[in-house]
Amino acid sequence: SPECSESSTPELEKAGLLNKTKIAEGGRKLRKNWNPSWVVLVGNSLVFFKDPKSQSPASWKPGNSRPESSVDLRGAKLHWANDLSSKKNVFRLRTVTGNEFLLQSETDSVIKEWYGTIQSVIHRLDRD
Ligand code: I3S
Repeated sequence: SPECSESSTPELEKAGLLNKTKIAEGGRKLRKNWNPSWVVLVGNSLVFFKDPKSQSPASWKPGNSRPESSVDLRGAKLHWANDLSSKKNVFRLRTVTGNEFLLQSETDSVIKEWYGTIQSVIHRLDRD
């Protein structure tokens, strides 16, 4: 039931490494700064962690991996955005609060899966 799913632990949908840059904060344009990011889709949120490869072994201990930031997908918009970058396989995610991110992978299948999974979560939340 909806009551049940709301009170249970959020479901881990997907996790993996993508290239990420934030391009707007509250509707205000930001300068691009691409970095690898460990991206986790859990419940209604997309959560960003530092690239695990750039972390010390200590940072792997449970509880030590503090997210860099997280995005509420309710009301968010997702669009392919190859016009916004010279890189291939880029999509743009815009939140209701006007934060915008570009996410990218060199691997076509990887970025397509992320696009589809995030879009399905956004659509599910639209129906709630
Ligand atoms: O859309 P832009 O401004 O051409 O994006 C590029 C620049 O942000 C560049 O940084 P600087 O102008 O600060 O040197 C980045 O290094 C590039 O990666 C950005 O372009 P791409 O096409 O990679 O998204």
